[in-house]
Amino acid sequence: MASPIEIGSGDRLFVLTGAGVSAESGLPTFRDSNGLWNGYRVEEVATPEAWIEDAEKVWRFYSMRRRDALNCEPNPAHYALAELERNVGERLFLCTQNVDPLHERAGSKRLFHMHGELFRSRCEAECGRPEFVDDGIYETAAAIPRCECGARIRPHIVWFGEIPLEMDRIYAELDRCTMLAVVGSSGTVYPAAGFVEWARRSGARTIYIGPERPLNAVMFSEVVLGKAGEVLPGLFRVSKTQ
Ligand code: BV8
Ligand code: ZN
Repeated sequence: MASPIEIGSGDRLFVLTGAGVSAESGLPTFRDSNGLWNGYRVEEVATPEAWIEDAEKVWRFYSMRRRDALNCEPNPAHYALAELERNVGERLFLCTQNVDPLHERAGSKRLFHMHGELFRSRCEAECGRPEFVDDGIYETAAAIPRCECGARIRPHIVWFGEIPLEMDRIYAELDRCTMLAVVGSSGTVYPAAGFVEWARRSGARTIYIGPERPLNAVMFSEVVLGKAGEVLPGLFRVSKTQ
């Protein structure tokens, strides 16, 4: 059992989660499916080029992901992070690379999806229409919805080669955190994989939690090896002196 991590009244926590936090809920990770997701190569389908070339294939991929996400439940790791938020409130910033809604379903509120969200869509032409909640399943070109402006509706997802959302806010939170915990991320994809270096530079304590050492393991002051659903419950001990 990992020794508990004390959270003092002056601590500000930045938690970054990756696909590993949803693994015990039954959602495949990118690595474990070695980039193959039910036959799709993620780098080939999660890109603006794929969208231009074959929007129908992209929507089939995300429709499958929507189905997968509807058929699974949050696991103890998601619940532990929602509990942590109840204990430390606005001193926690939970940033996820995941597009699934499991953190929300476990009760997390102070949550940000830096790579977008599976159940939101937007206009491909950025005509000004804001992104919107959408749980549609679109598996043919004819089924792809149109915006009032005539352009096609696309997933509100950050693809490879696109800029993650609200990076300024993320870097501001990294600057002021005293502790960065990364849960279930292989450290393959940037800029998320570089957050640990950013946090170290501002003097934060950096902890990795997952069953295997990530590619950027050397950047962490501590590595807690284990499954998130087993390690996270009880890992953080919030000091009562507020
Ligand atoms: C950007 C949404 C500039 C999509 C995602 C060449 C050409 C073009 C770009 C690049 C290039 N070379 C590098 C780049 C940059 C590129 C990149 O990093 N590519 C990689 C492949 C090298 N990055 C980008 O394009 C990003 N944009 O760089 O813009 C910029 C930068 C900064 C500032 C301004 C501008 C955009 C990247 C976003 C892509 N979209 N998601 C979708 O979901 O369909 S990324 C997607 O893959 C995920 O969101 C996540 O970020 C990433 C997968 O990583 P992980 O979450 O870590 O998952 P993984 O499977 O890898 O690891 C799982 C881990 O869990 C493992 O370590 C495992 O041990 C662990 N685990 C398993 N079980 C458990 C567990 N842990 C705990 N408990 C368990 N039970
Ligand atoms: Zn439009």
